[in-house]
Amino acid sequence: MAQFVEFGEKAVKAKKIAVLGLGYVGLPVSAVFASRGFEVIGVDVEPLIVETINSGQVHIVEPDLDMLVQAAVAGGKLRATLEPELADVFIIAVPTPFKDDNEPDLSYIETATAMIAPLLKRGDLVVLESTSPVGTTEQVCEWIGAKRPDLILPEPNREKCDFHIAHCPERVLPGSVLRELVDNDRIVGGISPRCATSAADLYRSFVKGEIHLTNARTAELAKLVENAFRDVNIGFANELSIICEQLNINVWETIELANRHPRVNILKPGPGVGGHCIAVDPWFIISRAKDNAKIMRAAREVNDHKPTVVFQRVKAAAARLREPVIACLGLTYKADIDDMRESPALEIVEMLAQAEVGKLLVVEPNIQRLPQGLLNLSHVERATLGSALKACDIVVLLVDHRQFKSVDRDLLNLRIVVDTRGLWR
Ligand code: SAJ
Repeated sequence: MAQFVEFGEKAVKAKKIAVLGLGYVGLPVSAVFASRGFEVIGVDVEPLIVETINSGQVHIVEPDLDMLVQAAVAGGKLRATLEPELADVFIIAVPTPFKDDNEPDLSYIETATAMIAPLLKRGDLVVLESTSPVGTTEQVCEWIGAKRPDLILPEPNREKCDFHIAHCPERVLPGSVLRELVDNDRIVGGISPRCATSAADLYRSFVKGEIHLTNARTAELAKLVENAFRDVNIGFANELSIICEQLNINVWETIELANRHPRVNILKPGPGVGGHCIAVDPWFIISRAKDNAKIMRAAREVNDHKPTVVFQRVKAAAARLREPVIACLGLTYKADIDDMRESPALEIVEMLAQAEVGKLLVVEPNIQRLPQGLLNLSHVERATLGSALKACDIVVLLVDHRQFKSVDRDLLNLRIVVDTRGLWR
């Protein structure tokens, strides 16, 4: 018969944490735990990432992360490996993308679970940090159960079990990850109340915000709802921008005026919604509640359509010129980062390149070289801000990077300007 292990203090005293996935969330989480004195092993399937981290460097751009990782590696508290090893806590922080049909792809979580299942011992804690559709934490539990029939699984009303499992979704904003990891409130959802307490004890080692306990399914939905709420509100702003253009009204002025109302706060329209979170997570709700998630679906469709609206606007302006030169400012999904995942700016530039509407001068100060889809095209060139602005007929502002704020307004006045972010209004 299984020996039951007492939890509670156990998690706090845990010495060794294995973090699976060393990306935008896993690496900062590993470094922060290491900085609090835990022994952390970071596991990633990509040999180059493992090598980079073990040499004390980082593979992602995020303020202060390089210094924290360097100190953790030099101090012997953080080490990267390709395979997990025995630990007291396993944190899963792998991606949860969606497939072509907008259904969530849980294969990374499944692989990570299969890697840790053979290593689990009584008293361990498993935390799912990856943003996940409702029911995923329970699914992880089932996957472990199938591989480890010798372990007693946690259940909602079962007091005693051999290991704990909880969902503790990340909520950090790219660009402010280290500050938000520490300062933000956290939601911890356990398979059972004791699972939640175990995970909360662990996160208290560095979280200054409040930690709110709930069950795993509610924690999963709360995280998804945060991003769906933003998506719906950005969708409203994007729809408004399209309506304003049709009615020939300045959308920025309209929003500024409407926001003077004490209970109105319209977000900013833009070229569309990018990033690996807001543009993705609402689908996890829609896929589980197809007939009922009507507003969320509509917002996704409006936001996904916005790049095409911008493309058509630029195409129409270019069609009025002979051999037009178009400066495209920005490729990333938002300002002052190097991340191009789901980027509407990149999508627009790729559409313009494909349609061959003119010569494209692409300005992106945060990346080393143009992405694959824009390389080796005779009508697409990388340019500096100054040279692109001088040479172009049309300026398309796609990302509000700080470098773009103070451009020469006299020069802009001589160009056709498509300012998708309202940076120069
Ligand atoms: N955007 C607009 N108009 C706005 C605000 C944003 O068009 O008024 C666009 C941005 O340009 C960008 C996209 O939306 O393309 C998303 O940008 P963001 O800065 O709002 O959010 P993310 O994706 O970088 O990070 C979000 C955050 N979630 C929320 O603000 C609810 C962050 O707190 C989450 O941790 C993160 O998603 C995540 O991992 O889920």
